[in-house]
This record gives sequence, C-alpha cells and structure tokens, in this order.
Amino acid sequence: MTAIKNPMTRLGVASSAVLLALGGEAFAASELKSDDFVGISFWLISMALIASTAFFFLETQRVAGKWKTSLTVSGLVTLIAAVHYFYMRDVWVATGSTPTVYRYIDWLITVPLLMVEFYLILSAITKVPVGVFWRLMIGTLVMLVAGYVGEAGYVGVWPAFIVGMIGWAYILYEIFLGEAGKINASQAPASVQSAFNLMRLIVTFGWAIYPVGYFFGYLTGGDPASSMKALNVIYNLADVLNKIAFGVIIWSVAVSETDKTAK
Ligand SMILES: *C/C=C(C)/C=C/C=C(C)/C=C/C1=C(C)CCCC1(C)C
Repeated sequence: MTAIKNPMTRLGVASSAVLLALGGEAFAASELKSDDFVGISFWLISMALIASTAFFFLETQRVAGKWKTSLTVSGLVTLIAAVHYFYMRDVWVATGSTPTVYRYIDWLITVPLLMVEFYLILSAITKVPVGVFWRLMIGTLVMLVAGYVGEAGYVGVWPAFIVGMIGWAYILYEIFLGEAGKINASQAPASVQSAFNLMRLIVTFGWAIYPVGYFFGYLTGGDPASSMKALNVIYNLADVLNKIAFGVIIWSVAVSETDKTAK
C-alpha cells in the first residue's frame, strides 16, 4: 500500500474508517423491519452523513486556504451527527421510542458549529466584531434549551415552544437586520453575499422545518405513536437539508471562489 502523505487526506480516510466501524458495530443490535419507514430514514441518513464527512474533509485539499476551515467545520458537523444517528437509529429500531436526549446533544454541538460557519464566512472577507458571534450563540442556546425542556417533559410543551421560537426569531433578526446582516450587505463581494443569502434562506426555511416537527410531535393532540413517527421523520429530513445541503453550499462557493482566483 502506498503511504498517504497529505494530512487532510489522512484525516478524511481515518474518520471515514472510524465511522464505518461504528456504523457496522451498531448493526447487529436489532432488526430493521421493512415497514419501519422512520427507522429506514435513520439508516439512510446515517450513511449519507458518513459519505458527506469523508467528502468535506477530502475536498479541503482542493480549496484556497481561507475556505479550508469552513469546509472542515462542515465535515465536523456531519461527523458528529453521523455518530449520533447511529445511536438514535438503534434506540428507534429497538424500542420505537424517540431518542430525544441524543438528538439534543447532537443539536447542542452542531447548531453552534453551524453558527460558527456564518461567522467564518464573513471573517474570510472582513473584520467582524466578536459580539455578532456571541449574540448568535445566545439565540441558539435559548432555542435549544427551551426545545429540550419541552420535549423531555420538564415544562409544558407550549411555553417551551414559544420560548424556542423567540430564540430563533432573535437569530433571524441578527442575520437579516442586525450587525451580521449589515456587514454582509456593505462589505462582502458578490459571491460571498450570495452564499450568505443562501445560508440565510437555510436558517429561515430549512430551520423552520424543526418547529413544524415539534408541532406535529407534541401540539396537535393526535395519537402519540403517529405523532412520534411524524416528529422523527420531519427532524430527520430537516437534518439532511441543514447539515448536508448546508455543507454542500459552502463547498460550492469555496470551489468557485478558489477557481476564480487561480485564473
Ligand atoms: C443540525 C441540526 C439543526 C440545524 C437543528 C436545528 C434546530 C432548530 C432550528 C430547532 C428549533 C426549535 C424551535 C424554533 C422552537 C422550539 C422547538 C425547536 C427546538 C425544535
């Protein structure tokens, strides 16, 4: 075997191998039934997350220096999510119950990382006050802590939902009307502005899928078993968009910006 010299290639190969081992290890735990569509979605997404992780890490070699960190962060998001999906998948397939704790531990790490991406994209171009970063973090924490205490049954599902919505609204305010939005509008080049706009669309419409999932899971007063199926399938689809597609957007901007400056 030839030695792999590039450290990023090694990182990509090593992390993919670890993920494969973890994914395989969970396999024997319980059998996936052919009509368990929620379980099937957990499986499909686990695999897509592994592949995305390898892809983002490997592609860091191909882009200009200032984009490498963003792509690495995208890979970390899908890596962390992949590991959590293995556990969530097992909980669901074995017990049919909602893996709330694993879900929120995942979100608690990956959502702040996604917020870091915003900051990185802007910082690649201009000096961004660190206050922008902390305000996005505060909004994120309020949103997620409220969602967790609601779903885990510590407080009523409605008050938790409302507080969570306020946290999200605050993030939207910051990226559209607050300082982050203003920096983008006044200083960023066209390609970065379009990436920033796409990311804003993701945080507006992509993230809106999560409260919809919460609504169908807890707020309709419907049959608990079908509510839990709806909740998990909606959260799973939302993760494909917000973790994988979000990374692909950053990747495509990074590649086109790199090719432009190379010419
Ligand atoms: C990778 C995971 C992501 C991007 C998760 C995002 C989660 C949200 C945007 C959750 C939002 C919620 C509300 C806006 C209201 C309260 C309930 C939540 C936590 C589901």
